[in-house]
Amino acid sequence: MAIDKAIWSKITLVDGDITKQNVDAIVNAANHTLLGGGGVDGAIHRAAGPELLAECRTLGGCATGSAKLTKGYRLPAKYVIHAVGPVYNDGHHGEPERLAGCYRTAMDLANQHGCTSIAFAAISCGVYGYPIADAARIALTSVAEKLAAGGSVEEARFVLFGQPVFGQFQAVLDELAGV
Ligand code: AR6
Repeated sequence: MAIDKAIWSKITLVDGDITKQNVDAIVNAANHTLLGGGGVDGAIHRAAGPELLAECRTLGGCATGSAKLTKGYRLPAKYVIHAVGPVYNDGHHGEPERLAGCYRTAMDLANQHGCTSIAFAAISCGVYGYPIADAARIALTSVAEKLAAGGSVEEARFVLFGQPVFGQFQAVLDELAGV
């Protein structure tokens, strides 16, 4: 599906810390237990406080390629959407579909909760080992398609931790948006 230029302008990239983002929902790169971990998951749980883990315990985990929503507690964001990305093997074991599923489900949940702004971490781009440029293409395309389909979300921000990941997302976004 061809994405209109106006849609790409709703996507922004920042080099920063997702726990500091003043948006309606932030999207965590969680694991299937939803009981916390390292990386961005650990940072979000530390910033949100112990009430977040208490709510996560009630959710019964989450399938890879999907996501579940909680409140944001002590975070500036009202909600945390916990997405479970795939561990990268070779790209031929359902990883692209599962990674896209994370972003699509997160956008659906944000729209269902009336969010106007959402910030994503680079799901699977850390210890799960997804090649960054491939992950960026899937992430940006999946979110753009959901923005094009309509809903409450008007701003989708990708919060990329450090210049190497930021730079690769920027290059892919420029290519997709025809900049
Ligand atoms: N803000 C934004 N991005 C961050 C932050 C932050 N504060 N901290 C790290 N990142 P990872 P995964 C970036 O490993 O690959 C956890 O233990 C990081 O540099 O957190 O999906 C979970 O519990 C990288 O670019 O997530 C799972 O077990 C990106 O966030 C497992 O890791 C994702 O890296 C999930 O692995």
